[in-house]
Amino acid sequence: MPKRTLFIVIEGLDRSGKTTQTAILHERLVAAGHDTKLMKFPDRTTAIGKMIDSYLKSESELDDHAIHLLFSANRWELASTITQTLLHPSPITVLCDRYAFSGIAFTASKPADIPFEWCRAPDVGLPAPDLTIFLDISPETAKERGGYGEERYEKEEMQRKVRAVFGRIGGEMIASSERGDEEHASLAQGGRGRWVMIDAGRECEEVAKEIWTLVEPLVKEGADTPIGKLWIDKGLK
Ligand code: DGP
Repeated sequence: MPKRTLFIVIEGLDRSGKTTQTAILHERLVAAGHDTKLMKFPDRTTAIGKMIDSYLKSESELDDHAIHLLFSANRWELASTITQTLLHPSPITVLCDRYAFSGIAFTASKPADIPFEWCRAPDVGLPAPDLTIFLDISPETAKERGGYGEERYEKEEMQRKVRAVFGRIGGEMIASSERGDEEHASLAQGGRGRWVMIDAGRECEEVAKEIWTLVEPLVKEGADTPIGKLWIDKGLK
């Protein structure tokens, strides 16, 4: 199989600098000659995205299960764009600000006590990232950065729970990468994990440097396996 470009996701807590770091990485990739498509979830520009936007701004109310499915539907409506971009004859890397992991982390952290497995189910089978960089920040450091914003989930207690669920997701991703599960095969074979946690509580440039050191050799190498399907090997088919 000819080599293909990588699907890279940046996940992180609110105030972790995720959007800034995604923009810096995008610039560096392009400057290094890697044509890169920047995507962001939720994508608020679609019809579904507009419903999500209104919910996040507390302009509308929706059942917790219903909004969860909308977030997932928003990823599914763009899944073919991700795949087509990765398989494009001229190589284009896909860099994405948030993905399905946020879906689980935020919904499973709500007071409604929606089970982790229920939260994961609608995203099973989405294109699997080749690399997920998780930007970790303590709620204390986030507070020092000026606290959280105005949107629905930007509250300290919620963010604490979200961080814990991300910890669980990361632990499971690393464990399956070490087992060499099918959807983790390409990078795992090279001894590299698919889920990398980065301390985002440091200076912006330090974080950006660590991300670039991680990403540069991987994008240069490309992937020689088909695009994976997220969590498909976990008996959730
Ligand atoms: P952002 O545009 O990156 O600031 O994200 C908007 C907010 O939505 C943020 O608090 C995280 C949350 N979020 C992102 N994706 C999902 C998802 O799939 N499900 C839920 N419940 N929340 C999400």
